[in-house]
Amino acid sequence: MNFNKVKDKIKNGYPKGTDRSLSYGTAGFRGPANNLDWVMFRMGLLGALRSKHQHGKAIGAMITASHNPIDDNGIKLIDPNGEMLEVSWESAATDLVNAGDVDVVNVLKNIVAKFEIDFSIPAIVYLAQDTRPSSDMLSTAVRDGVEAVGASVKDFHLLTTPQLHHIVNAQNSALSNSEQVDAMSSSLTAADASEEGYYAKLSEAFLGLLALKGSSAEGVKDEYEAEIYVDGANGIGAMKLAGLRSRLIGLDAKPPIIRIFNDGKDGVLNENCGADYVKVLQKPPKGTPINGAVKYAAFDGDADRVVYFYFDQAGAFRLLDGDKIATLISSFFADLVRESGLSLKIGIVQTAYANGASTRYIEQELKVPVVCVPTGVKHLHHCAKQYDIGIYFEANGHGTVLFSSRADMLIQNILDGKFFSEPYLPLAPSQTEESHGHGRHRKNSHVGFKTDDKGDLLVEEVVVEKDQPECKVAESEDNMQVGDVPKDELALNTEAKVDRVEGFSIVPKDELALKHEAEKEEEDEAVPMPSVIPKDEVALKLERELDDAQKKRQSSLVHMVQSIHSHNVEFFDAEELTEKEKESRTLAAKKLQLASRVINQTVGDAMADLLLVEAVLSLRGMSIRQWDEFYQDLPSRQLKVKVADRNVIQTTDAERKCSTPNGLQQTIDSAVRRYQSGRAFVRPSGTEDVVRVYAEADTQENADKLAGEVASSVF
Ligand code: 16G
Ligand code: ZN
Repeated sequence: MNFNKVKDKIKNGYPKGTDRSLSYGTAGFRGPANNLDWVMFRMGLLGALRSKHQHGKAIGAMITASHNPIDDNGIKLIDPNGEMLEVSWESAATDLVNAGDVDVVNVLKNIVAKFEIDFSIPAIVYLAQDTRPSSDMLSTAVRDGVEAVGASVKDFHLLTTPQLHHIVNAQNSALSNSEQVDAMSSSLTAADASEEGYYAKLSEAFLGLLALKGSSAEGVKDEYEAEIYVDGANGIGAMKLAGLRSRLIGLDAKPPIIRIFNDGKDGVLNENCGADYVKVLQKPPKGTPINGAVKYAAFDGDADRVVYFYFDQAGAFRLLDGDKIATLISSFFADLVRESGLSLKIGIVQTAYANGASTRYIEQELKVPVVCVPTGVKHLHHCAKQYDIGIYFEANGHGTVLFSSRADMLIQNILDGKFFSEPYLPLAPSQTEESHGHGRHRKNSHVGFKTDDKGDLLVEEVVVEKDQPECKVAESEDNMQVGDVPKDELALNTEAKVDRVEGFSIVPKDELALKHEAEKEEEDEAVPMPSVIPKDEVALKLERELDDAQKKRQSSLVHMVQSIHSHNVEFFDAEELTEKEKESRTLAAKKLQLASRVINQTVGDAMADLLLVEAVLSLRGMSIRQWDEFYQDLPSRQLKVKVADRNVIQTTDAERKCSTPNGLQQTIDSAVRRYQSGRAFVRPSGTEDVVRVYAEADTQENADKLAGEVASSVF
């Protein structure tokens, strides 16, 4: 481990540029681009160490500041599976960036020791950047960092953030396919690990979905508008969407006509345009070609967010944000799951910013459970993994859908002609006192056994997981405890099923046990104190028999669960289906599988989300107006407040309440009480030096007033 080159580079190229302390926040490091080269250099060092720690797998480093102004920039690292950098490494990033120049090498050594890194492992960092003028120079700084510790760089130059996430995931899963590290990526090959591979995957799946559009039923008008104008925020999204568009040539499918504006040719990145602008200011971006008959979408500066909008008959602007996208997608998946006959557990994850009307709609109309977590993709993503189909969207338009390996497998079963209409394993955690953890986890879980205090054998899923942030479940009518997941249909059904299978599960006490118990009771009654009776022959024999019976049951149960777990599910495949039923289940399964391939399961992706939304609207013959009618948003207002130290505000309850400073929450509560349908919260931003305020109420005027009152109470 020789860090001389690191020392030299710091001294002669990348001296520390600030005394302020920085932290690796929701979106990595961000700030004015003219003082970031040294941060980039250090993140290059860290990316290389992370790759060594991950046995030489590729780590991504994306240079972007998303929707921030053009003079800002930033960096975030991407883990081998294409997801955000693991939380335990965020503090290593923060330590490394805050170290004085002379301490950098010590911090590196500490990281090597703490994470037990074998420094001799060759490492590689996949690098990409958005279209900011500073990105080239900052990319060189990252490269210098990576190379200073002898690791190598593969530079993809211009990519959207989600494209790099996809490529990193595809590369690593192609390499380790034999290990089957993650079923979500097991079908990916080396060819997928490229920009071309990204387009091929998306366009194939999308066109495949469109080709399944049936002719509309008689009398039902196809209201789908095939033309869409997309605001590219004058950034990378505009450029790459044009690349994707050129591949959308369908034989059996009629792809939408995508027209791109704010394409960067004569506008400034994110200036009066882009998804964030449209969402926060609730108005159309600059340069929108106003046309009452078409629909619109807006990407953000690195194309990981998308929102939709249109103009109604009166010419008024109507926004369909991440919440509306979540409801469209959820209703689509809920229908398909029903049609497929599969018992897949669907869940929606939102943040405090979700419009109250959307939460109500999802819970009450779609009857899908909603969970609220703190802002930031890592929280949403993590929580969505609890479900077979986990859908998460932030109101700002960042979101995606995650399919569990179980969902992939069951869908594939149908396509292979195996129609398992019944559930067969309660993967959802039950609400019993014995259940552990918060749910199924994609990788680190297994089925385990334990006995309860009556000696009955219980099956439980053991979740082996570190650093799991709390993933709270909203309370529902069933008096659920926050933090608990209710027994779903699947769990209940399976329980019932298992009960019916003789001799298994939470087994009713058998004859022998009852006899023994009765005898014991009799004995107990017959012989008063003292009760320490020497065990006689009969008792011993009975005990042995009982033991054997218990063991036999246990081993059958173990066997049953193991065979279920290894997907040998013939066990429950008793149902007879008509050809017609099989056909409709197959169609639903096909749609599910294609949709799971359109979507970018590593991170929110404006292009992939746009294609999925278009596919859903097209398959349903639905116009943007019809979609908008799902529910009426409660009027809302967002404000930001500059304060001396934003971190004096600390929040709890998924950011919906603040715990410090003292008294602030009471002030907010009393303001909220004065407004019909009022709701408000404050939280420190993770990306800017401000406090954010959100308020909603029955009218826009009231939402504005409430936001103003809350903002003034923050000072
Ligand atoms: C970042 C996050 C986004 C979050 C936003 C909050 C990612 C990819 N993006 O853009 O999820 O909503 O930060 O910003 O993690 P704030 O903390 O400044 O409000
Ligand atoms: Zn972004």
